[in-house]
Amino acid sequence: MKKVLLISANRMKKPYAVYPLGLDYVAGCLHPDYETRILDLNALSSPDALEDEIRQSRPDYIGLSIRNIDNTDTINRHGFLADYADIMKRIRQASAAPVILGGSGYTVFPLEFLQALSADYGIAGEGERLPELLAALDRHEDPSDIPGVVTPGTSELRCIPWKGRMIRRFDPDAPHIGHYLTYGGMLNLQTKRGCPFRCSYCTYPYIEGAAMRFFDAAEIASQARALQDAGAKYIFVTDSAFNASYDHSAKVARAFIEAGLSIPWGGFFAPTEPPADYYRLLADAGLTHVEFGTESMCDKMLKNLRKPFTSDEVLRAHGKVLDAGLFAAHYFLLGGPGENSETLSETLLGADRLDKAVFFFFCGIRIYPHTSLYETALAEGQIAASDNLLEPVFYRSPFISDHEIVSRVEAHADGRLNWLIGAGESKATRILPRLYERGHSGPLWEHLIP
Ligand code: B12
Ligand code: SF4
Repeated sequence: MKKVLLISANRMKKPYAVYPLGLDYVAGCLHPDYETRILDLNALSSPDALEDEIRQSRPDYIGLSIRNIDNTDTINRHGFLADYADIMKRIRQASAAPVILGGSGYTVFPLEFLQALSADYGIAGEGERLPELLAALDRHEDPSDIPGVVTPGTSELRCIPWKGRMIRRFDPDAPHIGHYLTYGGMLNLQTKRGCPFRCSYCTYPYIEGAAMRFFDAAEIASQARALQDAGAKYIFVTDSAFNASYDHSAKVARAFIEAGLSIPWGGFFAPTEPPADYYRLLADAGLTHVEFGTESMCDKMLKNLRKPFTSDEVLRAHGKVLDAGLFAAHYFLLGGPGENSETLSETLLGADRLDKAVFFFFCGIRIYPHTSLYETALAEGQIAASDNLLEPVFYRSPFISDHEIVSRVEAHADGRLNWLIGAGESKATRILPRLYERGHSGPLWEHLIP
């Protein structure tokens, strides 16, 4: 039986280390035709250990999962390409096996990454295509016609959302699980793939597809129980927007109750108008943290960003979350098309009306291909079609500078601890490890709520 080694290249620890969920799905689709092992660099003692692990595994194929490209922060920028190049160098030193790239970050820049890392193949989009690619390689056939497959000769890519089975292979005894259980106790799961909304700057509908594909609620609940039984203290639901389908997410919540899930969980939500008692049901099912992708409290900006809600809906959704006894965080993306001094004031004053919450302000919006913001930036001459956006480029509103945005947010925040600029990386870096060491779990931003 041929051996596949799946390596998770992500070593970012901010705001906390993230369990490599995607590789559980890749391992799930390969089983039982290949002997598959996951190697998570977060759980390795040092980068040098990678070469030893590869030599011992003697894989026939190596899959390298690329989740993050950069920290998407305009203020303290950090890109990971150099780290990945180092990992590739180590892989090549230890093995002659073909290296196949994949992952959410990879999917956004498949040709650029393949070239930058001199990898053999890539799969843009869902890794469930890997068995097809490996079968073609086993037969020494050209795999270029498989949707999503990238080779050094690929110039145009055909990426079609996966319609077949999606099976997660979660092994509670896998060596990397211990790392996440020790630091924060957080594991994760997915209840569906795809986002039907079309926010102007967002890559998620491209990465996961625009059509929602739902996992069976009972299956998700038994997966959640398996994470709990393995020792998880908290579950992050990684869906692009958990409530994009109120019907399915309510089914999942009921299934969690039926399965007797007793650990808390959280996820991303869109602040759209929920059905009556929706958040109460979710609270009964263990939901504790709601992370809203709000982006602005100015209706003009919400429209420009193509958000599927208005500022009134944000206020109502927020109220319902608080009524249900849940913690709320709102993410804001400032400096998009049309942002000016007045729209910024509306957002800052609007945020003041969101009682008992944490705010994460991102100033400047990363421009990604396959988004309408990309087209806007192109039309405005902020980027050229030939630009390689693997190196981050941020959209700049012509009407307000980054500096003004940041200083206005800082002045308005006036030292309030629940107003964080960026992902709160520096604060999180200082506080979170200590709290995790003391046995706290979950995202922990609720401690900043006044
Ligand atoms: C949930 C999420 C979070 C949560 C994670 C919580 C948790 N405990 O899991 C939180 C909020 C913490 C978070 C934080 C960050 N995130 Co985030 N996050 C996501 C999100 C929405 C889902 C990721 C996920 O789990 N998907 C579900 C799994 C099943 O899918 P998957 O990993 O993509 O795997 C599939 C395929 O990619 C593929 N695949 C994966 N690996 C491999 C390997 C091979 C060989 C193959 C063939 C295929 C393959 O097959 C899998 C199955 O189909 C994505 C956007 C998205 N929709 O993808 C952004 C995303 C991954 N995040 C991103 C970023 C930037 C970050 C942060 C750096 C932001 C910040 N500054 O704080 C941090 C980094 C955190 C860290 N330590 O790594 C970017 C990464 C791209 C980039 N610009 O760098 C994304 C893509 C969003 C975006 N802006 O486009 N994130
Ligand atoms: S920002 Fe959220 S709701 Fe909008 S397209 Fe992206 S994932 Fe969907």
